[in-house]
Amino acid sequence: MHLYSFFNSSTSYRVRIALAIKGINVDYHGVDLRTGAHREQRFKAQNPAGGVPLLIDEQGNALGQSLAIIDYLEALHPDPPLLPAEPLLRARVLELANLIACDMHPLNNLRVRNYLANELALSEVQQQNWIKHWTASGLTAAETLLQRHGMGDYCFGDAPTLADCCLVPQVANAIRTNCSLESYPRIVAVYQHCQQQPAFQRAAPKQQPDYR
Ligand SMILES: N[C@@H](CCC(=O)N[C@@H](CS)C(=O)NCC(=O)O)C(=O)O
Repeated sequence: MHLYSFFNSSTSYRVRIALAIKGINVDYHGVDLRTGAHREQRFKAQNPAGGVPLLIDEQGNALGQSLAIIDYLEALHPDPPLLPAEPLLRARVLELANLIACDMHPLNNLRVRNYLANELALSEVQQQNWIKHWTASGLTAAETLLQRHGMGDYCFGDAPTLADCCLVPQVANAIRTNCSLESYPRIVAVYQHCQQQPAFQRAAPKQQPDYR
């Protein structure tokens, strides 16, 4: 399998965590978002959404969307599972994953930040306020969900799930953009625990071949 990824992309990071937890090896291809490689026609021919990650499987099938990719990996390699079998717990994991993937991440995605800077001509301070506002809004909701329903060292128990695959990269984004984490003790505890785990360490931006 081939993974098209950018070291600092949080959606790629989700997939890298899932791959590492499941022990699946892939050929890694760096796609430099800073140079716009993801907008080139030959990349968009494989992923019309023009973003990373992109997975190409053994049969040559191209698949975009991090959650769809992780779901595919889960179906191909069910052990260890990233989604619990118990229906309500599974729904809790998906609730947090979707909060991050659908409500949080798109608002601070590169194309949105480029639009704010280039089309709307927002100042640096206004752009930073945008990032901080939507990061705080999302993390506050995530913290509340984890305070209510979380348990164990990870988001939902003593084994990592899809929720952790989504949470850790989003926290890394928050740190990278200088957003305060002091109001989110449960999120920080989960993040710090995950940072100690070999699978999460292997998936980290600094460990990727395109890191520089
Ligand atoms: N919903 C997609 C989002 C993919 C995406 O947009 N990834 C970002 C990097 S984290 C990207 O490629 N951004 C490029 C851009 O916005 O121009 C997923 O979960 O895979």
